[in-house]
Amino acid sequence: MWRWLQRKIDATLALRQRLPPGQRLATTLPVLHVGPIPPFDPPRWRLRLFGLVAAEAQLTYGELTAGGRFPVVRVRADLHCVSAWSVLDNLWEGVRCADVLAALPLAPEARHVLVHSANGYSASLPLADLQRPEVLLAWRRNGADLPPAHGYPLRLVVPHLYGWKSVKWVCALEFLAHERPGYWEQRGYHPYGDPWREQRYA
Ligand SMILES: Nc1nc2c(c(=O)[nH]1)N[C@H]1C(S)=C(S)[C@@H](COP(=O)(O)O)O[C@H]1N2
Ligand SMILES: [Mo]
Repeated sequence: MWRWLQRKIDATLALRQRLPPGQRLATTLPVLHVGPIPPFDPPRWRLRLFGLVAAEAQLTYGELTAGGRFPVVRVRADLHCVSAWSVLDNLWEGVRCADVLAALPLAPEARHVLVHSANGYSASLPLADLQRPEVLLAWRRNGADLPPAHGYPLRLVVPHLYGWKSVKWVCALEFLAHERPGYWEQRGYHPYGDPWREQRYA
């Protein structure tokens, strides 16, 4: 009885340690976005890589996801929304953003990225953050294709920053020398958004 209780308490404490300050646990992943869900036309879809690259590049959906050019990997990660819910242990599947970036002739001045969504949303990140190994361009979660509402055909997954950086329906990465604020950064959210330092608003 006491050992059982102790195990329960330990498990609860372990979970709590994974919650950044001010966050509470959600058990199912909420659907949260501004604007409409954009349509997906597979033959016409491209991921556009532009800005400070020696040559602008475009990847088809097959080039990105079929595993021939970029290994398909899985990352288990928590999602922390700035509106205070966290969903733990999402198993994301996709390609490493770092692998896609490594295939590009990036200009040496490129330091920041504006990640564009097909519905006009965007988020700003330092290039170095997109190069972290746990940052994915993902199309599956927990063993199934993402529903369109969660970002299919392609979403960014940035586990170490608040959820507004995990752009759904990614269509382009724009490489910049200087930070350019995206949708929420223009509206008062913190430029960086580290949930462990509670960087919610600027
Ligand atoms: N295109 C787009 N991506 C977006 C958003 C958005 O409004 N538009 N909202 C972000 C926010 S604030 C969060 S918390 C997550 C939520 O992802 P989910 O809807 O899959 O739970 O998506 C992020 N990606
Ligand atoms: Mo969010």
